[in-house]
Amino acid sequence: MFDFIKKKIKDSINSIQKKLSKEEEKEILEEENKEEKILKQDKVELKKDILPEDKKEINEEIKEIKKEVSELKNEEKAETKVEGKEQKSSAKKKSILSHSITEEDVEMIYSEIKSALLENNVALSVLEGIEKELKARLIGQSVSVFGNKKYVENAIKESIAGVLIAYGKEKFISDIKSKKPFVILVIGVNGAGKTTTIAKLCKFFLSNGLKPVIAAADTFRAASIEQLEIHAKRLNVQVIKHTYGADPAAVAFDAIKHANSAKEDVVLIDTAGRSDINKNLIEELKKVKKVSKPDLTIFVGDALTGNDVVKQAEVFNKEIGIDASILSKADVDKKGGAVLSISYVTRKPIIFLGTGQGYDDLIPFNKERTASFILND
Ligand SMILES: Nc1nc2c(ncn2[C@@H]2O[C@H](COP(=O)(O)OP(=O)(O)OP(=O)(O)O)[C@@H](O)[C@H]2O)c(=O)[nH]1
Ligand SMILES: [Mg+2]
Repeated sequence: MFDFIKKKIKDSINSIQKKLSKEEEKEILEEENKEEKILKQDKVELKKDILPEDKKEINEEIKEIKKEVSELKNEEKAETKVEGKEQKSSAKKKSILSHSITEEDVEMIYSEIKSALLENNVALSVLEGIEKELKARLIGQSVSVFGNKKYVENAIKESIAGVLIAYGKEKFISDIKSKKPFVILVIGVNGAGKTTTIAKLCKFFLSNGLKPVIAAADTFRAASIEQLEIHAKRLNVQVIKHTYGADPAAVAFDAIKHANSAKEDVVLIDTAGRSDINKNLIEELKKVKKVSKPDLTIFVGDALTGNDVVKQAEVFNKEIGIDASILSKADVDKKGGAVLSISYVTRKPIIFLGTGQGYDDLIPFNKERTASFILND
């Protein structure tokens, strides 16, 4: 994941580094010119007022001062080159070798990474969020000539993490354990990966000592029940089913009843999708939700579909209400735009990313790790 975005961001950071360094060099040059001017002026004044016998001594003193200034600058350059030292912000550091980042600088930084993010399907509102985060982190910060690459890189990393919301694996497990049976409704368009994700979740629950049961509430698509039963048999999990064409809400209701009497820990309700989000699907899902009263409604979306999946999530959230998302097919998604956008747009966390077709291919979503992964080699 993020194959394209990683290279683009790296190029952008190099370009930002060059631009900021140029800016800083310009400032240093200006500062040096100013100093030269003052010294020259002093010399002229001296020539005018000072007795010839004192001149030599004063000239020596000026030479000495110049030497000291130059030594101080060299010392500072050497210091800032050593990684980590830039954090020791002494008064010396705040001198001419550091540049105070302006709003214009941040706009330049943002415009460099904006195209990288846009090309990789990151939603516009998320870009605005990242810009805001960058401004809050960078404006007014003093950055040394030699340390600015790492500093800017970190600010971009934190700004990306700042627009992501993660559910957290530990919270997810403790939420599930807080109620018995914990009912999870899984929704999404057809082919998004709902059924496969339910099978993966069953494996996850079993390995965390929780017993799941599945409600085969997709009574719409041909072979959906058999597909679910194949997974369930492999995982040794029970499926509660009716016939094709039966009321999905009734299947969900029966599964919860079963889980109650069999003391199962989690009920996972598999639902049907449609090629587009039509009125029938929405009505069907609304009814399932009303009857099953889920503790958690999870939207499963195909990460590969970029902006489309983000729009679907918005519609499902508005019509049915979602509590969190799982994005499947992150293993084949080279862009990562949906992963970066969905939680900011829906304001709901991502729990897992699906990273393959195996039962273990489900990784808990972590915002810091995701942002670091984009910025690091
Ligand atoms: N590479 C990869 N493929 C996945 C992943 N998750 C699901 N798939 C594949 O995507 C296809 C569709 O998955 P399903 O689980 O049947 O999707 P669904 O949402 O239940 O589809 P409908 O029941 O038709 O609505 C299958 O071939 C899965 O193996 C994933 O994380 N990575
Ligand atoms: Mg399915």
